[in-house]
Amino acid sequence: MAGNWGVIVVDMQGDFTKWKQGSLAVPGSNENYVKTVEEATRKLGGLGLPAIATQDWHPPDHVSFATSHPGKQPFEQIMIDGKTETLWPPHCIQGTENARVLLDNNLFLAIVKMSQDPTVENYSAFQDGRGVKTELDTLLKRNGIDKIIIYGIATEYVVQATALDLLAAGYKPVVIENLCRGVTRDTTAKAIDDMKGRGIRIVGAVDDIMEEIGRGL
Ligand code: VGL
Ligand code: ZN
Repeated sequence: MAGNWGVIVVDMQGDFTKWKQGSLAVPGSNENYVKTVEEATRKLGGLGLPAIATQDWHPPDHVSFATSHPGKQPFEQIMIDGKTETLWPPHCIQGTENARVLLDNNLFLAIVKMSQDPTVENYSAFQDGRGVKTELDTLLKRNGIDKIIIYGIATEYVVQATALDLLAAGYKPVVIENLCRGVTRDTTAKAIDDMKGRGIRIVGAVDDIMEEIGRGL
């Protein structure tokens, strides 16, 4: 039986945007970008595609924050659990204004929170760095979704990690490149190549897959 299309909108939160002068604002994240993402999500919803948002939702003392490591600066690398990790400025702290999802929340069936364990570095909305799953898999299965349009922030972190986990779990993720924004140009380009190399489909714009969606393919 052919499954259904669904949409995952990644971490469209104030702290990642220039629009809201976020602490980890990525290039190209002005108000116009956010509104473009909102309109695309509304349009896909109008075609009957259910959408799920993800929300980076850190406790204030999260291990990925530079402030949790005395003497360290944002964007320095350190070893956490045997892995080299980048330290970030504090961002998306639970219950702060800039942790809000900026799109109309009524567009979403659910908003899946991530990064809640203070001790675990995490970029996937599917599971955390220790393999503890969020409710994303259950929500997709409950709605019979197996083909997933995915876009948002940041291309080379949560978009990439989530798309790879979805692929590994048997879903078919399609990344919409012009609705994604990355932290840097080089790492974003590398992430796109890397995803392609692993068999994830990347399309330039939502319009590129409209026909397939319309025909239920
Ligand atoms: C993200 C860096 C730190 C993301 C989250 O949403 O891609 N990036 N936390
Ligand atoms: Zn984060």
